[in-house]
Amino acid sequence: MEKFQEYLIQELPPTAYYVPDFISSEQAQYLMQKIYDAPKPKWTKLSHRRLQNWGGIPHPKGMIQEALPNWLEAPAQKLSEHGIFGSKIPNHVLVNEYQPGEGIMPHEDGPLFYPTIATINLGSHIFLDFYHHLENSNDSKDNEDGDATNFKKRYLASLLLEPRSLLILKNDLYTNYLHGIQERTTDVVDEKVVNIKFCQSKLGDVLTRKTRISLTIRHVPKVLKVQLFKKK
Ligand SMILES: O=C(O)CCC(=O)C(=O)O
Repeated sequence: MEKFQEYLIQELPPTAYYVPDFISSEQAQYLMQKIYDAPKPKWTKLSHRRLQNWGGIPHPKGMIQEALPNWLEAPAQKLSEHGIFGSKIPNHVLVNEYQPGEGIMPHEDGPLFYPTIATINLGSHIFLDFYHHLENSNDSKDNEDGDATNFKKRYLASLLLEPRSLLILKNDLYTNYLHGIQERTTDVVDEKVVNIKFCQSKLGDVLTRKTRISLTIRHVPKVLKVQLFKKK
């Protein structure tokens, strides 16, 4: 992790690192090509994004593990060499694709994962927004499912994720805060964007979203012994 110390985001609760230009344009293109080469049934269409699950489906009883394909194992390996997952090796990758206007509700990633997320960003920029958890149980009854006004009150700050960057989230920020992506087609870079010094964009820029892909790389500790598919 030492390598990333200069990219620590001091303005957020511990711990977030934002690493610009983590991969080259060629590597980004290669990953995009592999993602779009995947057979159609590999995509799961949700109402506001679509996704590919690699490595298995995380489950409280344990994930039935599938070997990651080589094109995903290489970046996963690179990340674990940096010590991002402690001594753990990432075994799960979620690919999310967002069209302009799409996003993901504020949420936490929960206990099925080792509490560190590494995200490689491809295609378009996006804003990842952070929110406080609900402070009291009265609120939680009616609003944990996403009342917009309530989230406005709980909003903390945003990170601008530019293409080819790496984001690492862990510790308090993973466990005690929510993250989400608002459904917009443009984003205005304002003072709530706390990683701007690492970005190409400047304060006041208005950015138009294009198709964005994220590779969310994680470690699922609980896996079942059976292995469904051998690596090709
Ligand atoms: O696309 C992203 O960067 C966020 C994805 C995310 O929050 C998730 O998969 O849980």
